[in-house]
Amino acid sequence: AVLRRQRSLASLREEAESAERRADLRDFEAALRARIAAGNPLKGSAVIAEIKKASPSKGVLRANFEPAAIAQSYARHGAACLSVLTDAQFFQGSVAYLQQARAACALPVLRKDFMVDEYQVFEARAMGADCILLIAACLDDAQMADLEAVAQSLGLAVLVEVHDGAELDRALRLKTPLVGINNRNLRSFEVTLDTTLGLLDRVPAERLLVTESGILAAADVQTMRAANVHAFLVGEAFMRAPDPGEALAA
Ligand code: IGP
Repeated sequence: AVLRRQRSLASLREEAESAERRADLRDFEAALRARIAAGNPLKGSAVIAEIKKASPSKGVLRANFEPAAIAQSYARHGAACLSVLTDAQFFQGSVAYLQQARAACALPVLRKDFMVDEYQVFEARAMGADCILLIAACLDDAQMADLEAVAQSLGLAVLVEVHDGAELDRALRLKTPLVGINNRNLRSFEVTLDTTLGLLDRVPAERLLVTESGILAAADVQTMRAANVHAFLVGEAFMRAPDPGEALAA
């Protein structure tokens, strides 16, 4: 992805570190944990509800794309957190969508993008994000550790995403408790929940495992819950529903 530097690093950094921004943080991890702790056997799942207009494998997912209305619907129907795509190139996302969604509700927000440079981490906090994504497949160990350190210095939560055992081992060297297992292979786009089921025993109990992608039906949620997985990142299934929040509650 092309990194567009619209502002100087110094000015972004100043805004990201400002007292105003600091006071505006929403605790992403706490929101997930609260939802799981409050859970009864059926509804005690923490859902990170995603707002994405399009994807590289499926094209445009939703014609009537209104981030603020979608965010409100998600919040009303019990989402723990939001994820908003800001990548323009592959997902037709934008910074404006994240800001509109966050302003429309009280939920913590993940900036979903391909983070490769600390510039983007300062940018994430300056735009209001509460959490960033680090994709192990896109980063080496030093980059992951550096980006995590910058994020945590700003109060941002970090969700580290893995797809196989080698990436998981690398992710577990980070400090963040939030570990996402992506059921979608980013190269072939193939999706199977076996990715999560095959790796979950290797995730220590004190980490918070988030299963990502390909959760399409209630049966998928049941499968994960039976395996003791209680946090979900869901996009497409909600984006295709007439009312995304109602799909979440279903
Ligand atoms: C959501 P789905 O299959 O419910 O739409 O998946 C989310 O996991 C997916 O959008 C995603 C993603 C990513 C997108 C996971 N990791 C990395 C872009 C970059």
